[in-house]
Amino acid sequence: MSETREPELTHDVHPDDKLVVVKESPFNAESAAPALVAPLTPREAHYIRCNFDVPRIDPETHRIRVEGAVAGTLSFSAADLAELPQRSVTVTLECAGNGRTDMAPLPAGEPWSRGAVSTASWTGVPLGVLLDRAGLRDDVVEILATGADRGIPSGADDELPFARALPLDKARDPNVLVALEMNGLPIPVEHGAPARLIVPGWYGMASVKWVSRIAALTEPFNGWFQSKRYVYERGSDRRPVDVMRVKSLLVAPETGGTVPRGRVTLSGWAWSGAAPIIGVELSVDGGEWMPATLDATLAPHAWRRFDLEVELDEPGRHSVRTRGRDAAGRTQPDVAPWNHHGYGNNGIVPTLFYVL
Ligand SMILES: Nc1nc2c(c(=O)[nH]1)N[C@H]1C(S)=C(S)[C@@H](COP(=O)(O)O)O[C@H]1N2
Ligand SMILES: [Mo]
Repeated sequence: MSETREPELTHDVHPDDKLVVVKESPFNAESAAPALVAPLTPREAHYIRCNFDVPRIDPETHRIRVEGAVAGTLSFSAADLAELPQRSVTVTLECAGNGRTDMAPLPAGEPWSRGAVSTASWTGVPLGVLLDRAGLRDDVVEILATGADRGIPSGADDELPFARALPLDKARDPNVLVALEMNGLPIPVEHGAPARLIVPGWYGMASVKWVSRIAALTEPFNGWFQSKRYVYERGSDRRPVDVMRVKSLLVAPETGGTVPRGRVTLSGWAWSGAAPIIGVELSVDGGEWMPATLDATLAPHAWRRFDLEVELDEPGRHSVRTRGRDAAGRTQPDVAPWNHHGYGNNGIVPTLFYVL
């Protein structure tokens, strides 16, 4: 891989109303509340989660290798991938650490508030197409994706790349993509240009950015981001983080915002990695749960819009709680189980705003 070209980092010019910076280096930012009102998050407002600095990749010479327990090793440029059959999937991606700052006691890790979730349309080649071309051996159990970024994670001794494995059946899901485009345009560098994995329904860590190697494994992968991070760890209990838990987010009125008294429409999004959202309920100022109206589903792996009109005549601070429910019968708990790294917080949280 050549390392000649400087990445064109665009985060310097992200206006404040699109991204809220959580860490400058490596760059981590959540979507600003106003950017989450739209069904598709604009490319420049989609949250960004980087464990290491953005790698320097020349998109012309970058290769994506498919190797390991395969009949024949393959190597593709991004241009080669663009020649293969393309598919577009609209996906809500949430960082497993989203909502960590609502957990008590506060776990270690990036202090994400509630905006490490966004929705985009991704276009690329189904991963299964590449696996079929390479020809998987019968004893393959997982598919490992490795990014071109590397570094020494806090707590580790040695430099290592970002790498995550998927069970074979998930890797073969036709909606799992090696994506080249985001919202119809080339993927921005921070989001994994020229090619990244998109794993609908799973927390973001599975969607490996800047993918450079796809390897068929005959033994489960045990690397840093599979066994030391992105695991629900509590005492001696350790379970890998995978499917997104059912969750909801009020986006209007905005947290801390103001609205005139009278009729107020409470709106937001609900999503779940396991199954479609079939219900959202809201509770205003600790009152009884009321069912919201749901919009038509955007896409199977995208968030679903909810609205509820209420009468708010009392000036002052008001609090709204939202609770989603999916077709698998899952709903949000009052408090999500605490875990050492603060992942998967889908507990019911109040959103506060002011009536004038
Ligand atoms: N190569 C690489 N891929 C990665 C990461 C990373 O640090 N390096 N972070 C993961 C995590 S934790 C998340 S939540 C998503 C975020 O994708 P985004 O920055 O495009 O929103 O990328 C995932 N893919
Ligand atoms: Mo993440």
